[in-house]
Amino acid sequence: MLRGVLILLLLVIGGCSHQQGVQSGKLQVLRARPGVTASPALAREVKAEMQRSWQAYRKYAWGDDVLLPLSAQGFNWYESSLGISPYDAYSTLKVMGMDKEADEVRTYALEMDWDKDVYVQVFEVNIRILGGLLAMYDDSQDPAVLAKAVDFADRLLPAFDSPTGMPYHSVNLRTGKTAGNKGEGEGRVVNVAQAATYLFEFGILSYYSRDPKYYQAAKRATMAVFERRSEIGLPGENIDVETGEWVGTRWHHLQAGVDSYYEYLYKSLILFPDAEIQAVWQASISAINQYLADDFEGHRFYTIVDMDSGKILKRSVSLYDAFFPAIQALSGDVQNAAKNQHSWHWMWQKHHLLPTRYHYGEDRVEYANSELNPEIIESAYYLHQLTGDDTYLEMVKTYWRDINACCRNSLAFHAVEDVSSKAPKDYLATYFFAETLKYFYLAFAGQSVFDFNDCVFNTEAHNFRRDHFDAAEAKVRLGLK
Ligand code: DMJ
Repeated sequence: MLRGVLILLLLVIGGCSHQQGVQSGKLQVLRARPGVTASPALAREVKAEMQRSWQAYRKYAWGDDVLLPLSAQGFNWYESSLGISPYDAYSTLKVMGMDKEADEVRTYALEMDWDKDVYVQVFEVNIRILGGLLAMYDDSQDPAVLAKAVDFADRLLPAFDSPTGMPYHSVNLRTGKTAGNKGEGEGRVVNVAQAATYLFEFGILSYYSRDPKYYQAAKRATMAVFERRSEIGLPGENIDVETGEWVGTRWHHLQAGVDSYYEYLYKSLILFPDAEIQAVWQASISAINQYLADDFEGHRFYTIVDMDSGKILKRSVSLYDAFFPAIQALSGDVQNAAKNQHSWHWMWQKHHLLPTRYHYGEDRVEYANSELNPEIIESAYYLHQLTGDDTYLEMVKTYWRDINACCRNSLAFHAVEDVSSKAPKDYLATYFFAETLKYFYLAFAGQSVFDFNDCVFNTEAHNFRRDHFDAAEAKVRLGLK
């Protein structure tokens, strides 16, 4: 109790000295406009592509992490397969009414033995496997699925046993030993997203299992990042989970490596009313608007700045950052969301895809590859639902047409090595099933098929029903003050 009061007090005092607006009160969550335009024919087209791509995964890569769509074989992230794609596909199969395929995935998940001698990246498997299992439970309410989620999360928890509470990079699913990527090195240095993208899944798991330990571990990690913010209220990029020191640069941004830290501050609040996290969100969004927002030659991007001075260091963005208009719009800032989304659309039109990194200050591609990422589609979908403005639906149609033109092959879809040449790359990321096809489908399907207001998505687009979570009950089950 005393600790909670002290933290709140510190947040308020810290917020004032950093000249940030720390507000409390009700969280703003916009609701979708009724009667938003649908495109049922395109929704059917997306579903047909899901059916085709999913059959290719089943035929050529079943049980492996990903499908390599050019060489028609499976590929695994680690020596031992985790079979990730089915976890990412389940919620999309359900949304599209592909129940037979979804049931097959559920059986597969229930038969999985997680007692594997393999080091896994805590961040990556949390959003995909734990997120996928929890969405499966949210949908099915099958206690055996919840038991699998608990088993899996319990194997991740040893990673959080660091002096600061931030998780080590990787953990061995059998032994609980921690390390770096693939078991190499100490795994002490993680980026902000790897340190603190757990509130959402761990909160849901605490709610369903009635054990606060998951949410409390996630919250401790999140607070560890926030408490180490600079004088002007910005965290850095990479941090040592043992010393709590920032490592390498003193840069900050909301881009790849940070992105979902901010996303989960806000999204976890939609389900779980935690006053301390709300204060962190308010302080964070205020600092983002003050320092990261950059209006440059008619475009609005959120850029890379010095965490101590707020000075712009580089006018460069990664395609992952296109998640942000969705969060802005949902949290009520439609004006800035629109500016940002139109800027992403401007960038898309240059190559009919987004490159992984673009230097908008010098109008040039930095990293040319592109991997069928969902973020720009996700934000256009949110904006369409929340404003009813069909401009955003037209954007989604453009993305669908362009992705079909560049990246569809005889089996499924593939990434590209270069957005200019469109040279194909033999890889189909797991999130293509979880996110990319889901957001296309939802944008076209219309509200009679899926009501945006009913759900909240994790960062991997696994959808959860908002009315499954009661605020008063959450206080008890998550151990909130
Ligand atoms: C997804 O795996 C998640 O959305 C993650 O948070 C970052 N982006 C990738 C897809 O681009």
